[in-house]
Amino acid sequence: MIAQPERKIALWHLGVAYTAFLIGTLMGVLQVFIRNDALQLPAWLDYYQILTAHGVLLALIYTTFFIFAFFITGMSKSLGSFGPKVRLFSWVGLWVTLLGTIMATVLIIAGEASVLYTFYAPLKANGFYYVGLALVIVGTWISSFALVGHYMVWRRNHKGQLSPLFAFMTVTTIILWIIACLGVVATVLFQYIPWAFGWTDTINVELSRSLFWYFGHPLVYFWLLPAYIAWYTIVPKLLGVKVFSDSLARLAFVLFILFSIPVGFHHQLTEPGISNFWKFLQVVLTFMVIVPSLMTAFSMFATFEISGRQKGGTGLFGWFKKLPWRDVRFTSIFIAMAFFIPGGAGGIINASFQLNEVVHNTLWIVGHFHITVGTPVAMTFMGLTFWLIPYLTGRRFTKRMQRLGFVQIITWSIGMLLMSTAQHVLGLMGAPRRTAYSGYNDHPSAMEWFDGIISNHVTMAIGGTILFLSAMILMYIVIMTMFVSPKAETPDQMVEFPLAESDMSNTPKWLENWWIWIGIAAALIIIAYAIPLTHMIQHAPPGSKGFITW
Ligand code: HEM
Ligand SMILES: [Cu+2]
Repeated sequence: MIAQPERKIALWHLGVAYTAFLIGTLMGVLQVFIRNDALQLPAWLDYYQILTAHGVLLALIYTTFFIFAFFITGMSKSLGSFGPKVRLFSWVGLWVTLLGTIMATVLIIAGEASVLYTFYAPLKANGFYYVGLALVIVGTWISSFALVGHYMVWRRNHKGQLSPLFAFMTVTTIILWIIACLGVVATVLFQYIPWAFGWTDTINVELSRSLFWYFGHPLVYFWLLPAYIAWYTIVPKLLGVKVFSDSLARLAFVLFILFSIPVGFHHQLTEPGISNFWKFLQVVLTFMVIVPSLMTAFSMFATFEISGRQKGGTGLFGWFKKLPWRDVRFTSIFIAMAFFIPGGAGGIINASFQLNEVVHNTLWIVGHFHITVGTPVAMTFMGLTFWLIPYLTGRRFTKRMQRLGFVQIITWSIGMLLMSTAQHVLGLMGAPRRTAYSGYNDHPSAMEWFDGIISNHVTMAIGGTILFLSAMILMYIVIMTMFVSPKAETPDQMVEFPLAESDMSNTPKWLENWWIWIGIAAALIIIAYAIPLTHMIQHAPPGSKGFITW
């Protein structure tokens, strides 16, 4: 059991994460019904207000707070208790991030910031909204430095040793996050804030979007890597085996630092002002990420097979039946992984220079990120929640909760399957994303979209409703395990932190020489971005004044 102060810090993070989840999913179900013309908002509430809240609270806030809860617990578990400074900075990080979150949320609710979670210029929000976002980032940096400080103390006390796999992966994720944030910090501080407060009249839109996506793509890896940490370090323990290969796991992680940053242009393939050469280069770099992704898939299946065979599974697929399906901590993550197979394949389609033309800004994209961040990442976090909260509170995870956990993950899967398939299909037919209901004056082509069995209004409504019910079941489990469930008294009632053993005897030491990876990452970033960004600045267009469309 980790020390009480760290438990408290982690629980606070989880409390904020699930508050954001509650509001965010409520917005989600409203969106489904508004898009279907089954619900009309009162005059003081606008579709874009809700959509902004949904994107920000789920994709940015739920994920970030959950990730830090997981990191803080795991770092304390694998490297030992935090010192007083690390604790202090973890608290400061939490409060700064929370302050930024509250500022941003209040402004969204006040109708001052309906700019969606990508806050594209020239849409202009209240200046304090951007200040709020900046505080969120600064807060995460403070928390990150606290964890890195803890890691550095450990390294100093264990000269010449490789750090435990969990710590290594946490530090990798933090390095990725800090490098990624440089882009969004630059655009928020030097472009949006002066413009939103009226100190400058215009904004260089293309530059702001490019700096945003310099951050926006690695952002998705900031969500995904913590899920991968669970896949690599928790899942083997649930299966009763060791990590399949320690060095493979570490190599895959550092490759993510290299290939997830210099690729943001794949979100801007339809935009003018960037020449095809740079778009193409970044598309090629994007595809490199398939390498560590397949390494991860390979490790996972190897882990499953080894465990299944140890338990007596025979034949080509006999091991499959021997997996611990009755353990909701495992089954949740297995389903999360299964969703990532079509999710990842869809990502390859999105990033392809030509195919992107077909899917860009359609509902396909919405379908895509609900089966990447919305399920593989979110459901892995759900699977972690089932043991993380009871572990931190010292309460039991009762049989009843375990059963409810199954209901929750199965309903989430069904709801997501319905909703995201409908969105993929509608998108291919041409339905745009980010719109409230629009029948295009009942134009026959638009009406046809909704004729299919999968793509009709009813399927979407059922999918969205099931998802929301599932989210509420999760909230119930969260509240019970946080405040109500009986305290664990005997050892077999105690919930453990299931951290797998990893054999480091063959792992090369240079894998933990961070300067190599930071150096290569910097070189790739310069190659991919220096010239096109310089062009955008040197040949800047007149710039745009701000627009408030709501
Ligand atoms: C109750 C569950 C959920 C429902 C019913 C739901 C529904 C929706 C719908 C209908 C949209 C599309 C709106 C549009 O383009 O007009 C949307 C967008 C989005 N959703 Fe969800 N969603 C759910 C859960 C999640 C989760 C768990 C995440 C991430 C962790 C997420 C992230 C997003 C993001 C980032 C957008 C895009 C926002 C934008 O375009 O600015 N959603 N959601
Ligand atoms: Cu991307």
